[in-house]
Parts: sequence; C-alpha cells; structure tokens
Amino acid sequence: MDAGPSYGVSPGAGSGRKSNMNILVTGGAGFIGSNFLRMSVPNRPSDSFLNLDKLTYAANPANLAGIESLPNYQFERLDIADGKAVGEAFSRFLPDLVVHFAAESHVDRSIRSPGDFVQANVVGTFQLLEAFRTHSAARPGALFHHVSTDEVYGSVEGDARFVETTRYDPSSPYSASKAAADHLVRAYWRTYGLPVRITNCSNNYGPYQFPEKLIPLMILNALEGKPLPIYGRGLNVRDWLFVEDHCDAIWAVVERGKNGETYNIGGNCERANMEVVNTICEVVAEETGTPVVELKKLITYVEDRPGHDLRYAIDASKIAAECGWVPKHSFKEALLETVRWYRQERAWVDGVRSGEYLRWVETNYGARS
Ligand code: TDX
Repeated sequence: MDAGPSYGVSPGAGSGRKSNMNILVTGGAGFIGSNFLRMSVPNRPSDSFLNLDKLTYAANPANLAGIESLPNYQFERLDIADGKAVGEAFSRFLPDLVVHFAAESHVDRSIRSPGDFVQANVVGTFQLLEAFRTHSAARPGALFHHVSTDEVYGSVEGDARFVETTRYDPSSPYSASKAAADHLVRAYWRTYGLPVRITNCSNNYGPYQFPEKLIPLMILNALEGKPLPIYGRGLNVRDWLFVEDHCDAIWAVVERGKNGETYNIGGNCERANMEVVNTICEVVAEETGTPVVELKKLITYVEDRPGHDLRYAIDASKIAAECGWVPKHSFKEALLETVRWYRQERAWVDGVRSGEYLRWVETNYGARS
C-alpha cells in the first residue's frame, strides 16, 4: 500500500500492498458502497476505481454526484449475477482489490421476495468469486474483500456477543443468503487458496441510507409528523455503527488484516429500538423546536416482524487488536449529523421517494431488468 492518501487509518501503516491499485467496488451506488467511494476516490488519486452496480431501487446515482467526474473513477451498470458480464468487466479492469458491497439487504423485503436475495447475494457472490479466481487471483497482492452482516449469527442470548467463531444461525431469507455467500467466500479460500477477507458488521446508519431502514425512516417520519411504527414491543436490540466508521474499518482490514480471516465490525453501541426512536425524537425536537412530547406521541406499536431476531451484539476486539480500528463516532453526535443531513437533503429524499431517480436511470441506462 502506498504511504500516500489512506482514508481513516494511520498514515504509512500499510501492509506492503502495492500502490496504483485497480479497485473494483460492487454496489457502489448503494448506501454503504457510496459512502465508501465518496470517502476513498478523492483520497486515493493513484488508485483507479470501477463501480459495478445494477442500479436497483436502493441504488441512486445521485449518491455519487461528487465523484463521478474524477479521472480515477468509472461506473458500469451491471448485474453481478450475470457471470458473462462480470467476467468481461474483470478481464478489462483486472482488479487488484475487490470490495464487494452489492446485496439485497432489507429483511422485510426478503420475507416478501426471497428469490431476489438468493439471486443477488448468493449467485452474485459466486459469479464474482469465479471472475476473481480467473482474472485477479494470480496478481501480486490481490484481495477479495467481502462485506457481510452480523445477522448471519442469528439472535444472541443473554449477555453474550458475537465473535468471529460464533455458529451461523440465520433467521430470515436475507441473513440466510448472506450466510451462504460468506460460506462460499470461505470455501474459495480453503479450496482454491483465493486471497479473501470477510467483515461482518452491525447495523449501519448515516447519510444516504434508503428510508426503508429503521433510522432514516424514523427521522423522516418524525420530521414530517407521521407515525413512527415500532415492531412488537420495541425491545429488540441492535448495535449501531456509523457508516463512516464502517468504511474506515474496511480499509483497516484491507491494509492490516490477514487473508482467510473474518473480522467483526461493531459500533460498541447497543440500543433497544425503543431507545433509538426516543433519541431520534429528542434530536429532531432539538433541531426543529417541535416539543418532544408531540414527537413521542407519534410512536405506534405495530405487528412484529416474523422471525424477528431479539438481539445482535458484536464483539469487535479482534479488529481492534489486529488492525488497530475502533469506532470514532458517538451515537448522539453521528445521529445529529444524520438528522441534519436528512433535513438538508430534501431533494435527495424527494427523489428517492418519488421514483424520480428511477426514471433518470431508465433514461440514461435503459429499463431495469
Ligand atoms: O419500521 C420499522 N420498525 C421497526 O421496529 C423498521 C424498518 C424496523 N424496525 C425494527 C426491526 C429491527 O429490530 O428496527 C430494527 C432495525 O431494523 P432494520 O433497519 O430493518 O434492520 P435489521 O433488520 O436489524 O437489519 C439490518 O442490519 C443488518 C439491515 O437491514 C441489514 O441490511 C444489515 O445486514
């Protein structure tokens, strides 16, 4: 790794990875992938980035407005489950590093349409591994970094926390599809010696998250005086990770992790859903001057999600010890930043809600398959 620009990790603390890398990012128009690209592309001018994204409903080209004209960035609309197209992209770009974010990720949608999740998350990961095996694996220092989730471990009991060796026990079609993808990645390490690393992160939040997930949905509904729907009794616990901390963690693993290893990434921030929604009400009240009691009156208990995991809790000590990464943002501060972003970026919010950007994609790239 060059000692030059290196996002979020100590300067010069590289692992000897070469500079001038070709970095292929999948799902870079989605929430976490676009945060990763916005943080990385301008800061790594000697690396070339290729973003492969199918531009499904949760991807938004507007997420990349600030970087799309940079000379070290290219975009290609592509379905990762299309093995031929993936192979062609790899043979042209010859990636040294693949950071694989692309996934269908919303649990409620996976309950309604599980097939889409198997296709994108399992078949898509398989096609990328095959293309990487054919075109990249022999390149010195090549690495396939697979971005996964803590949901593969299922619900944790008592005070325990997920460690990297916790048995996989997925509850939803979404988490089962991510678990299957993780197994494939690990199998390619054991069978073919493919240089791979896996990270399993907790619940992300921050700017540009599609408003189907808890935090952006609650922020927007609170700003608009709409009901705040809490599943069940609101006692389910998640560990919350600010998206920029997550992107820093990925670079820390790329630069200082080991091949064949898995690293858990967490925000050290466990909260019951109820508590998260109350904090959102408090932050929105402070920002808008709306009395907090009025916002809390919007809380509505709705039918629980089937197979709803009670608690996710990450033990992130391995990445701290081996890669020197710890989260930098406090929940309150990062939530305030997120609330301010959703208040300011009305055009983005209106665009994703109205489907305006879907029409833009159709005009520029043709109809979605
Ligand atoms: O309207 C809601 N009401 C509610 O109570 C929504 C959308 C969610 N919830 C609850 C369900 C969960 O307990 O909030 C919690 C968080 O829900 P989601 O934002 O849907 O996330 P979760 O189901 O925990 O899964 C997330 O974390 C792991 C992401 O969606 C995954 O993509 C990630 O891999």
